[in-house]
This record gives sequence, structure tokens and C-alpha cells, in this order.
Amino acid sequence: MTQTLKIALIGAGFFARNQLFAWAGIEGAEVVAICDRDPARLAAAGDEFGIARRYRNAAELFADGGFDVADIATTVGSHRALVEMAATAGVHVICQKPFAPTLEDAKAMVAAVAETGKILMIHENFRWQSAVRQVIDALRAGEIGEPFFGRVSFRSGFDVFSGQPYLAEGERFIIEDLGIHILDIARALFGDVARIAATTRRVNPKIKGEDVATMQLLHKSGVTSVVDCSYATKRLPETFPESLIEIDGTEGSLRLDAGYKLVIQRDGGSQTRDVSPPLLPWAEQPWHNIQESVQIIQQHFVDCLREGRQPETSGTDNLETFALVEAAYLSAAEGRSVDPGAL
Ligand code: NAD
Ligand code: 89V
Repeated sequence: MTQTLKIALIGAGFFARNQLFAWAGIEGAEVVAICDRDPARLAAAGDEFGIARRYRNAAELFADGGFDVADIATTVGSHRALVEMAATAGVHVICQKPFAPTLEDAKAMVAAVAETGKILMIHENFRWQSAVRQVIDALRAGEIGEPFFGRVSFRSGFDVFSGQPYLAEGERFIIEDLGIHILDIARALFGDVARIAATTRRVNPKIKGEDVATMQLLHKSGVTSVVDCSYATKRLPETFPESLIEIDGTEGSLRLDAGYKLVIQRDGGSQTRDVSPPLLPWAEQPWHNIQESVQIIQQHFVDCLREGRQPETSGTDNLETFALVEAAYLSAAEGRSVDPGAL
């Protein structure tokens, strides 16, 4: 693939700006069209990134065509319709998380794109954060032997609702929005899951959904992990948006501590590595960690297209993460552990 990869971005809201900056930094990729039903957002993004082709209606964008990839950055309610339009148009697709409103929708979306032979990647970027990636690499390199226990933890009191007000309004909140990333990191580290047990709580009375979730996972690899998430944790230093990780292995242990410190201990010794993400020119703290992962995942998508392989976070792969989300809610509602594979 030597020709420029032409991208149409749908949904020019809060997060899409990161995706637009990241595309601008990827050689051989160009956003040629943009779509948002909100005219003010459409104009702001179009002007900032110099995108001339602008649409308020996605059906009109697809009818006009002239692009290779639909990058869908709308909120979840519109994902299925837009992915199916992209499949009908025969273009590659990137879809933001959460993939779909239900697992049934997500399966139908994977099938729709599979029929076209095009690639579907879910924008599941947390496992691509460079600090998380260094944990994955150290584990896969056998630096602490075989893992038997893990904890992936995201606890914060950061006000996410000011930038993303819709997060306060849904019946579901933290597992669907944030836990989905943390569960995906657990899968990237320890593999697919045989059973999950979850408890949830709402602490903040001003929101509708749960803002605390504690989940115990039995991975098919035999590892037990704990995935715990909270947006009700008032502590200093505030670690948003860091995922903290602890892993015990047969030969040692590993921790990704606050402040992007990776501590690896074995044979009586301890080594600390600074795994701070770079501050990209367009990024700002504390979001720079997430922003860098956007650049990395989009580059990964382009590399996969060039090399004719499936992205690591393909639609098919993400069905496993999505099933974990559904299983966690079911477990919390019914007070029992759930096999996500049975959903
Ligand atoms: P947002 O509401 O700020 O932006 C969404 C935009 O999509 C809005 O401008 C809206 O007008 C537009 N839109 C919705 N439906 C449309 C349609 N059918 N046609 C055209 N335009 C449409 O939301 P956001 O905070 O930017 O979140 C977007 C997605 O990104 C969500 O799925 C969210 O979970 C995800 N997100 C991901 C990360 C991450 O790190 N991966 C971080 C934040 C948000
Ligand atoms: O990544 C996300 O999906 C965001 C946030 C980090 C704020 O939870 O919604």
C-alpha cells in the first residue's frame, strides 16, 4: 500500500480531536472527510484540521465515498448503524469502544464487516499505552517467570463528567466505559477468561450508573486476576488516567506503580524503570498517556493494513472483552460468577 490511505472520521466530539491529531502525525494517512450531526462541532474540527469535505449526515458521506477507512468516533448508540453503513460501502472500519450496545449487536457488526473482507479494528487503546505495553513485554519475555496472580487497578476522583457529560446519564457507567479498558488489559496480560465475579456500587449520588466495580477473573491460563475500578476515590496524588498493575510470577514480581514506575523484582534484587509516556506536541497532561496510545493504535491499524494482517484489537478479539463487560454486569446483578463464553 503506497497510496495515501484516505480516512473519513465520523463524530467530531470530545475524543475525536485526539484521533485527528494522531492521523495528522501518521505518514501515508489523510483525513479527507469529516461528519458530525452537530454543525458547530463539525465546523470547529473541520477548520482546526483543514478538512474541506464536511457532512452532517453519515448516509450522505458514504454515498459520496472517496475514502478507504471509516473511523467511527461517535458514542455507542450509533455504532452499529455506522459500522453496517461502512460494511455496505466496502471500506475498512475503526470503531470506538464500547463496541456496541449489546453483545448481539457486536457479533452482527463483526459478521457484517467480515463478509466484505475488510478490516475492523476496535479503538481499544489502553493496552497500547506505552507503560502498559512495557508491562506486557516484560511479562511475555518471562522476566518474572510464569504469572499466577495479577491486579489491574484504576482508582481516581477525576471529574470525567465535565468533558463527557453523557457518562453521568447512562444506567451503566464505570464497567462499560472504563472497566472495558481495564478488563482488556487483563486479557492482554493473562489471556481469555473462564469465569468472572463482580460487585458494583454507586457512590456519587449525582450520576445514574455505578462508579465502583471490583471484579475477580479466573483466566483460562490458570492466572487469577483482580480488576478494580473507581471514579469515587479521593486520594492524592491523583493518578488519573494511570492503570496500576501488580503481577506475581514463579520467579519474581512486577509492579507498574503510580508515576509510571515499573518495578521488577527477582532473585533478591529490585530494578525500577521509568516508563513515562512522552508528551506529544499536541498532547496535554494528564491525558498524554491516553493521547500517545491513540497515536500508537492508529499507527498499528495502518501497519496491519499495509502488511495484510488483523489488528491485535480486531472486532473479533474485542468480542471477548465485550463479553466480559456483559458477564460482569450479570454477575453483579445476580450475585454469582459467570462464564463469559456462555453469553
Ligand atoms: P461526544 O459526545 O463528545 O462526541 C460524539 C460526537 O458524535 C458528537 O459530536 C455527536 O454530535 C456525534 N454523533 C453522534 N452520533 C452521530 C451520527 N449518527 N452521525 C454523526 N455524528 C454523530 O463523545 P466522546 O466523548 O468524543 O466519545 C466518543 C466515543 O469515544 C465514545 O464511544 C467514548 O466511549 C469513546 N472514548 C474513548 C476514549 C478512549 O480512550 N478510547 C476516551 C474517551 C471517549
Ligand atoms: O477512555 C475512556 O473511555 C474515557 C475515560 C478515560 C475518561 O474513562 O471515557
